[in-house]
Amino acid sequence: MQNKNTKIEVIQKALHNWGGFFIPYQMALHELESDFKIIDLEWKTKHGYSPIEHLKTRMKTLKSLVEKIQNKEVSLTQEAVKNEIKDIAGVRIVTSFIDDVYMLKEHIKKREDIRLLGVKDYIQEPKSSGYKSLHLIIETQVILSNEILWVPAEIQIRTSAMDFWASTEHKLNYKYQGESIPEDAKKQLIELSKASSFMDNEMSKLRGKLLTY
Ligand code: 0O2
Repeated sequence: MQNKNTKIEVIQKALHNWGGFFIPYQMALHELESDFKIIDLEWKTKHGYSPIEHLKTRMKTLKSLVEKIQNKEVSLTQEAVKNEIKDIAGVRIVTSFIDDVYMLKEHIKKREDIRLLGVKDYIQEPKSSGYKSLHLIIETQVILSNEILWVPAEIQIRTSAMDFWASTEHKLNYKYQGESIPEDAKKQLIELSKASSFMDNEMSKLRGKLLTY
């Protein structure tokens, strides 16, 4: 335990001296937020409807980054962290309908200022916890005065129902950090995740009946 804590302190100290390392990630978040706000406005103007219900950006907390470096045994160099940890910058996009999740994925694939590096589809294959979301690992272009950077980021796209489940489950689990929550609570969360899928599927059917976009 002491050894683990010492390692965590070493990682924390190293990261404290890496101030400039995190700036491109913040730039990438500005870029992505602006990109998605622009297409949101375009879609609303052209079609009266946008697949984006809302959007949030976040920088990974130092605590979460330290834990990931420790768990994945990443070397304490900026190059290794950049290559192996792709979610330092994160965007979450929430949609009303499941189809919109995949429509946004197709849009992202087509953009010339974003490179899609990987896809984790936890909607098709939910996590054992019941978690559902589409995760895209991307690089986005950041144009500086004298150079162009490609900065990694993770985009999580999910419906409002999936988002409600994930944020509530996160709050319920918070108290149990590092320990497992009771089995009956786990089972109930899985059932609630299935209930959120039911709602998403029914909403999609209604959309098919009532709306034409
Ligand atoms: P943070 O810093 O709090 O956002 P990898 O990146 O592939 O090496 P990782 O990070 O385990 O490994 O990837 P994964 O599982 O694909 O994505 C992790 C993120 O997905 C989490 O961020 C959550 O945002 C979300 N997530 C994954 N599983 C669950 C779950 O069971 N419940 C909830 N509520 N969210 C989940 P972190 O790790 O919390 O980092």
